[in-house]
Amino acid sequence: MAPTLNIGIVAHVDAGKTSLTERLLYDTGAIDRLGRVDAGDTRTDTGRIERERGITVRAAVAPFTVGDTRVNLIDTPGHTDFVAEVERALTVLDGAILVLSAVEGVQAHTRVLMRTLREAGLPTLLFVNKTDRAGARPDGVLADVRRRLAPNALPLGTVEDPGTPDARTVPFSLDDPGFAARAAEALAEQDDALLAAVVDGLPLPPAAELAERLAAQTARGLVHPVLFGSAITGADIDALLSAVTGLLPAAGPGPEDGEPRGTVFAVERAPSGEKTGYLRLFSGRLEPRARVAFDRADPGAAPHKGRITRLEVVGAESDRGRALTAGEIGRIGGPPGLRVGDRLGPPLPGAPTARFARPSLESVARPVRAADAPRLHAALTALAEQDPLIRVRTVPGEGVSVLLYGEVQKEVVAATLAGDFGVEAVFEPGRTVHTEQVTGVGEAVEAIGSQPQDGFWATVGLRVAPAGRGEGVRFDREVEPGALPAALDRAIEETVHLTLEQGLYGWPVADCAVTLIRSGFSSVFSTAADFRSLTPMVLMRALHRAGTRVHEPVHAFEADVPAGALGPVSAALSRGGAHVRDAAPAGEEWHLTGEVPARAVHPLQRALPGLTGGEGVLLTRPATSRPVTGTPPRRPRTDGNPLDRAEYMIWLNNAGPRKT
Ligand SMILES: Nc1nc2c(ncn2[C@@H]2O[C@H](COP(=O)(O)OP(=O)(O)OP(=O)(O)O)[C@@H](O)[C@H]2O)c(=O)[nH]1
Ligand SMILES: [Mg+2]
Repeated sequence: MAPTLNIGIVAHVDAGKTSLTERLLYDTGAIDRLGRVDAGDTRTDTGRIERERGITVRAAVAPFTVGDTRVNLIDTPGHTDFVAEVERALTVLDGAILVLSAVEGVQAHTRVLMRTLREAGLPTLLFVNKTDRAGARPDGVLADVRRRLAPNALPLGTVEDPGTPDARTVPFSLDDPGFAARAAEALAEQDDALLAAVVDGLPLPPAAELAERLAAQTARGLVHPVLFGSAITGADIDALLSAVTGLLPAAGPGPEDGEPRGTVFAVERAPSGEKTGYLRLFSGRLEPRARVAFDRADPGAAPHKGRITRLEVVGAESDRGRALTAGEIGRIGGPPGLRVGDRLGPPLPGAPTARFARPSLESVARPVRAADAPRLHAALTALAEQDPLIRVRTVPGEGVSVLLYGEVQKEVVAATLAGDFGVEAVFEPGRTVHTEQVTGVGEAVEAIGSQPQDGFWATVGLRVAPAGRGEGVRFDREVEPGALPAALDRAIEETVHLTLEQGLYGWPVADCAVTLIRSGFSSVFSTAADFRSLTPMVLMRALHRAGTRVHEPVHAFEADVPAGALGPVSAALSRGGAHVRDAAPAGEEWHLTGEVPARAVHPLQRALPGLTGGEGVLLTRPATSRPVTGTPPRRPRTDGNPLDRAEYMIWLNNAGPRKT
């Protein structure tokens, strides 16, 4: 079978990812009409909002073939509000094309993406697009790339007539001694034999061998070839295609034996509600009509089972009824609970995992027409159901609140509600989502027979203790394995995770070690519902004894500012509550690192251009949290109040615990 390459196209907003995807599809004959973003008729921007606004919101897969290589391109969104969509696409890629604009050059978001690609160890080509546009400055952008993005960038050509419709790249050849020397120098850093040759001025290996070493280091993400071109005029797309097939490592055909392992990285929902998932298979085979069990991305959640009823191999749609093999992407349907992040089989060792940064904004959605409240609730629940990055909470007396990354995502959710579900909604200004950290150790037990009249057929004893930062909620058992039937044991574990989404102050408990210290059941009367109902009361009592402290989210930041702007920028950082750890001169700039509260990130981003004459860059990423000073903010609970038995029992009788 032909080797398959799964390649992501990533970049800052408007760099030309979708236009480039369209161009690659057209030039390789996968489509016979070239669509345009500005006309709203490209192959990968298919959502109504995407077509109307010309921005990409969801990752989309587009297959084509070059020579005997099948390529699955994944076009991703560029707006920072959708960076989580990019992160999860990264988990299924063999390589990436990081696109820059020859006019705008290296943007702050380009650097964030480059760092993420490097951490994921993904082979990455750099493509400097828009060489045709007025103001294109490929040489300046290349210098910028070396200085601020990737010192080990190796240009494979030089652009003539930049900034005109005739802009064309003259490719370099490894047969040319000048380019061979530059390539050897770029590769020498990771290659001792080459380093010796370069330093001592010895003869370099022949062109073919240099080309092999270039491909090998590109495949390991150690060096980044740079190409230039234009998605709009189509200039130099052939060189990009040769680099894709010649320098990026193809995935397959991978190991076909053993159980299938794969990840669902996108889910589409038809107006009928039917779901289609995109599954990248890493190893094994997936037969049409196979029975499968998917593991959820959420900790503690039960696997969901189902039968595959639809299976199309992306790029081989005409080959109906064939199995999906390792390295390929399949479009699957059948299991009703299909969600992004679902996993088939255990993860491959060393496979990149998405570290979904939690959204740190929460905003209450209100229906424009009061009568629409139930439909709004149903629509938001449906959205959250297919996408784990959208989280909703029903707050009694307040409405439904949604966790969000930013304002553009808010607009997109509102437009999706109106367009796909026919519900008009407005969002209130967002508030920062806090977390709670456990400060001590607490235990609580409730046993069958020792309870009041309203007792449950369940014995549950839990201990709550602090856990290491970033460990999340851990669940362990001190009771003998097998002491409880598996269904009851799982009911406790799932309920522990659900309950800790709201700690003593109503915020999620970030890190916590929960231990089951006692358990018991009646083989005649006990049901999972008894355990689901009782566990929150025991757990919250233990948590109350342990105590928690409210933390606010903090981002790690890196800032590059011109020397002249150091004073005003430092002052703005400290007003925002930032803590500068290190400040060091780097050329004409200063490089600052430290932490900044999440709430201060957007105001600082807005102020920076004014403070630095447009030269400053502020990179941030969610990193940690720190205790709030003063009165901790509270968030209303949604699950009754398990600390108040009477109130909780009333809630239980009316609404009941959420079932998973
Ligand atoms: N002149 C010129 N314009 C380009 C080129 N590539 C893209 N554009 C234009 O740049 C704008 C953005 O292009 P898109 O392809 O939507 O960019 P994108 O990176 O997919 O944008 P997002 O998905 O929203 O992040 C459109 O108006 C394109 O016509 C190019 O090579 N030359
Ligand atoms: Mg796009």
